[in-house]
Amino acid sequence: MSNTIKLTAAALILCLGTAASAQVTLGAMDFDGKDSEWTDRSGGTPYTCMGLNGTGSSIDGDIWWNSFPGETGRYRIYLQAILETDGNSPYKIFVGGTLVASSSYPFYGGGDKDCGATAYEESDLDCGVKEISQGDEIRMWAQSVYPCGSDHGQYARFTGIRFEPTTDEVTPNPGDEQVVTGDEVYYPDAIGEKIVVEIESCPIPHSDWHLETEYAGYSGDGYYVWRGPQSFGSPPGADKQLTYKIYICEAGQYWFKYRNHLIHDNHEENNDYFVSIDDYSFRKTMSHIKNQWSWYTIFDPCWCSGDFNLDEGEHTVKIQPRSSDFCIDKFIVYKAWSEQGFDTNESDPDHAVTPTANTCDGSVIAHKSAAVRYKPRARAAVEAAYTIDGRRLDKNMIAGAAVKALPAGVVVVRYTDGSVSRMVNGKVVKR
Ligand SMILES: [Ca+2]
Ligand SMILES: [Ca+2]
Repeated sequence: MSNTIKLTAAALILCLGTAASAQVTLGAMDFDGKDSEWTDRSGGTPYTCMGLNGTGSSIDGDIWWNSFPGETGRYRIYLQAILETDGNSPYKIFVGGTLVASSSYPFYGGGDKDCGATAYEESDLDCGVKEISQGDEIRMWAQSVYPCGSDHGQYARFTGIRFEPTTDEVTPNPGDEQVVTGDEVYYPDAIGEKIVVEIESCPIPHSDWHLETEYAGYSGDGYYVWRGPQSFGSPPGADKQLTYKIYICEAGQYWFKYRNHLIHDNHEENNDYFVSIDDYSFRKTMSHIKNQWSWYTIFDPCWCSGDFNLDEGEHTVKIQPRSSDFCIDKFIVYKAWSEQGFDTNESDPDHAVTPTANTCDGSVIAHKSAAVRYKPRARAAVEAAYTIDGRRLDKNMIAGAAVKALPAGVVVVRYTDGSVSRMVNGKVVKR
């Protein structure tokens, strides 16, 4: 009997997880293996550190320690990063092959980019709490960046990774958290190279995201604004994430822009969110055009339109808060250098929202259910609704701003202000 009790108690302790008893530091110079991109970058700094080679253009690689030497238990992981003024390298940490942290180095002193200064500061980047087993492989990936031109950049220097015993709650791994996603998958338009999605097609995942309509000129039902706290250091979590499913028909490099409205007097404030596609690191994604709707969108640190290499298939677009009060109406993902792309501060091409329930050859997949749901626009009354074969629908099927059931297939809704919504299986494809 007493044996049973002992066993039960031991099992209970194992289940609850225990803090390990001793801190462990894996020194950057004590790695077991690395890609050739990593090198001793202590020179010119007050630190003994590894970093990526200076090549004048962005490179990335892995560096790893084969076997975690500490006892099995719960630790908070700190990347001992060297911050600089001229770049904010993306990094990822893996424990036993599982991605446990993904973010970017902040700038030196918690400020913004300063291309004219040279300064170094060691800073502990909190990579969250994990259960780590003795013998687990610890791996780091990072990327060098050159936002100030090819002659100087940031090389993800670090002095080590520190593991401090803790009893804090384990942090969810990136991608493990509860995510609210729009249930539709958006396909490219008929030409196959761009996908346009209304921001408000993702259900609001957190009470600090708001659907608003104050600034005229938006499309769809309005735009989203983050009214919560600013989160400059890193994305604040998947529970605050706007998430969209898109389908790429032609593999290649894709760019991202969101149609945005920046209302702060200073064009460098309240002007950005974090954006990622799939497993790409979240990057600060900003506008500099004030007091009007524009597609002006710049990714930091590349100062580009986002360089996402996407295979054919389904992909996930993710937006998380960074600054507050920045309005976003819809986004476009389009083939880099495609003719229908645009790379200037153009005013506002009418990029109609692309279809869902489509295929790469443009044919429409009929929904299995006989009815689909549609929420009529709130700001104009419905005048009439038709199916594509001209059959007029009972206006009561659609009048009022509540969600209504409509027949599957193509439906056209005409409003009293003269505007028209065309829908495929309940999703607006053009207004
Ligand atoms: Ca530098
Ligand atoms: Ca919108």
